[in-house]
Amino acid sequence: MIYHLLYPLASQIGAFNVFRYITFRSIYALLTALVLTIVFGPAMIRWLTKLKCGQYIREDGPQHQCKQGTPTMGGLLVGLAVVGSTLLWADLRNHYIWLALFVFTGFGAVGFADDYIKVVKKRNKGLSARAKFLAQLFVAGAAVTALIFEPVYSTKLSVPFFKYFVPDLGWFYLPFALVVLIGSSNGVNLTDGLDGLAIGPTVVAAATFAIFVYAAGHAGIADYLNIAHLPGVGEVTIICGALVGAGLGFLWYNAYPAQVFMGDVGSLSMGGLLGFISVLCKQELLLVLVGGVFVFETLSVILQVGYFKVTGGKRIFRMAPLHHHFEMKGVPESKIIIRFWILSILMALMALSTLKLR
Ligand code: 57M
Repeated sequence: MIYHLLYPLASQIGAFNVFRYITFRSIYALLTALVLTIVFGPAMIRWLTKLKCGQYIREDGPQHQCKQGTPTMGGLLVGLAVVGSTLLWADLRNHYIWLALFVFTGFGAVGFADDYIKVVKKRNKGLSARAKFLAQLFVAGAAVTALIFEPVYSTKLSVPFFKYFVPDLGWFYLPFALVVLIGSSNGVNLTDGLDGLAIGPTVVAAATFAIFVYAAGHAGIADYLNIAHLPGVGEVTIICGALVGAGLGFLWYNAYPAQVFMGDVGSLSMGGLLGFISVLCKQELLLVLVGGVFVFETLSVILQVGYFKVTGGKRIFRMAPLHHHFEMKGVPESKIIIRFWILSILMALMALSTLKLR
């Protein structure tokens, strides 16, 4: 809104010319989302507590009984802050903004349905894995198909470190992109098992993809870095800024010891959005590095379940996902969290360095 209201006045009030800059609007989208989540956090926690959205703690696994009753579905506040701040600061004529918001809210709706059944209706199972997957497939499929039909969008795959190896996947790009979006969404979901463990790397990934998507939308920078250029995609930097701000604001209350959990409404929406942004800026494979923590956590589950089935009951880890393994080894929760954050920052910097190593 602000962009459309104030930038047209730049001819009369020169200072308003600043609203044309994506960098300026992204910073203020971050600050707006940060303030919204910090200011409305307590009210959201009170509301969720009043609705008895307390987390059920499973008996098996690491001792989390002290967390019993912590309100969950705090991802609703993150969602409102991201959408509100984006609508305030983005150029709403840009269709990539609407595609990204569609993915964010679509995956969020799937997570909300799961949370609502589990937490409000007190049915422990929530949405069936099949229903959850099909709903995610629909949202991701609609968004990626819309993208592929864009004349300017390329189904070529950028491969880190290989400047001239850019295979065109053609229509195979659709299933590939679906794996990216759904894998990213569920990777964040699996990681969300300790206070602040998922939101920290999510903020790091959003900040990293803000740089990638800004560069992809800027013809001069894209040419200099020899990365794919997609005119107009730079506007999505504003959503990245909003996600960084909302994530930091949520962390204010989700930091150990957490006053609120994000719920599937938060983990699925933020993970799906990160996956879609990596597809938008043609850095799909780099998501493996930028979201390395999510990848490690997911791989630990795949290896654990696979090994369990093959060996008839043996385990590689004491408990999967990986964060529970360290918990079961006696590493304090806050130490696991901070170390995972450090690893996510390290991997994000390595991903950014590949822009020059090609
Ligand atoms: C998502 N949810 C947390 C909270 C959060 C296949 C198997 C690997 C599935 C996996 C699973 O259930 N994943 C679901 C992880 C849960 O957090 C809630 O879920 C939302 C995210 N979707 O927002 O509402 C618990 O995590 C803790 N938590 C915090 N702080 C936070 O900020 O402490 C969450 C957020 C919360 C709270 O205790 O209740 C979760 O862990 O379930 N299953 C598991 O992760 C289980 N692992 C397991 O069964 N491993 C097996 C096999 C299947 C691989 C094995 O290793 O042999 C663990 N989780 C639980 N108990 N709860 C271990 C057992």
